[in-house]
Amino acid sequence: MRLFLALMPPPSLRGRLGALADAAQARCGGRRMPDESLHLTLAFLGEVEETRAAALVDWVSRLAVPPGEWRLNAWGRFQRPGIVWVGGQAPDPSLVALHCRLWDELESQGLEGRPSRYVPHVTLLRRAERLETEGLPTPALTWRYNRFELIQSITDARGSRYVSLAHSPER
Ligand code: 2AM
Repeated sequence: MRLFLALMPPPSLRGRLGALADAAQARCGGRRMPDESLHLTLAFLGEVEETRAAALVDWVSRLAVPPGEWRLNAWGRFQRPGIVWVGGQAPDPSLVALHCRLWDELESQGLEGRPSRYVPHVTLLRRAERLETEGLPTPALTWRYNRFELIQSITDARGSRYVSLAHSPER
């Protein structure tokens, strides 16, 4: 099972992120992420066996995390695979701390794959050849969160979709 930990946006924010994705695609091309797939990855776990996944469901369901507010105020692009994203001008310290805490616990459970660098971002486009911000609105969104989710990424003939397996207790 291909798994990751993520913040999923509340419905009102999802719509506003989708509007930014539309605006970005009109300027930059590429493949727009569907609204229901928009998220912030906290930790990408990759392929995980089913017994370990069951343990992760249990762990996530009991791990309350501090609530927070993330300000999204910048466009960004990763060279490969042409990701255009929205996020902060600098990595948000609370999200970086949450990412580190989650990876500390994941590693103590024997999982591997902690990245050397974490840049919190919401992918809006994939395979965009460039980021053209002229004419694009400057992002000005606030994401209030009080829980994270364990998400399974399923790829089949219909493409990729995300299914939530568990969420942390709300605070
Ligand atoms: P992305 O948004 O930058 O593409 C599910 O694949 C999620 O995990 C995506 O949001 C993806 O980030 C993220 N992710 C992080 N590292 C990854 C990796 N090595 N391979 C695939 N997805 C990764």
